[in-house]
Amino acid sequence: MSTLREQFQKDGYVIVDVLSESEISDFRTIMDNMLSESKRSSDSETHSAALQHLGDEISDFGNENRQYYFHLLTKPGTQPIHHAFYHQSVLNIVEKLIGPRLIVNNASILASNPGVSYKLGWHRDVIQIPEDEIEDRLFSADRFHNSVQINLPLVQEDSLEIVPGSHNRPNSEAENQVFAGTKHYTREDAKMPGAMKVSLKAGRAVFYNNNLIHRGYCVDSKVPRRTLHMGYHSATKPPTWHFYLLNGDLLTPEYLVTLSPRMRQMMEEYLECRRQYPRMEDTWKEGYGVEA
Ligand SMILES: O=C(O)CCC(=O)C(=O)O
Repeated sequence: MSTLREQFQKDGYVIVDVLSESEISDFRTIMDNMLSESKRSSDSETHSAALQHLGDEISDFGNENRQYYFHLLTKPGTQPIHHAFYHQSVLNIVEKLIGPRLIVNNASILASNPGVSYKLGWHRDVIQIPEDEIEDRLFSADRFHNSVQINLPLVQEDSLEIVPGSHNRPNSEAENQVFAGTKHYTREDAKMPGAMKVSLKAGRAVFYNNNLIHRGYCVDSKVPRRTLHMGYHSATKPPTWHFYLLNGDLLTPEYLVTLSPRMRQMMEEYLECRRQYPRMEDTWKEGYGVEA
């Protein structure tokens, strides 16, 4: 029987039940209170989701016929749900996967109303890296990828698709054909060999290495999407480019005093790490993080 960490290293993901029924219900109530559920768009446009990670305003939710991506740690008014990002069961699992002294670097909600279609091209999470600097050595079993990304739905979902095991190796010839010359996103609706749908019931989370080839894809969803989406790294090792997704400039002293003591401490640890590693563009260079 392999350990969770061995499974994570081999397949690039593990699926674990983390929330009780009452926690699912409590988080769902908090999230629904933050989002104005009654707003339904008459918009019939198709919207690209490729730059969704740049984030949306909560007050815009439902204006357009699309999925929304909210960054929570840098937005006033989101404090009622911040405890989701230091949920002990989640942190315990992430520690088993990558080690102690966790730093949160993404704490978001993926949300859409029923009827919405959401289509992202296949990708590894390397959008911050210029295409000509994305080298195969980044996707190798010898390189420790100091990042875990998590989808934790509060409503059953089938939106994430992955290619198991692809985090630890470069693209195969067949995958390269689907990427058709790009190292960022494939075209939407592209068929990827070896792909698997990650079906999650509410409260069950997928913990994944976001170097995996993956996409978000859901056509005419029958249910709302209400998913906590988060990322961590271990401060025992240098961070990856994912660490810079959180906009540290918004963590002003005036904002930090509005946070709970625990969240403020987590944000101070984030800022300390940012002082230690100020340059995202170093993180994919050859030799980065190798002890002298
Ligand atoms: O919607 C999803 O679950 C996928 C999100 C995703 O692809 C990403 O965050 O890079």
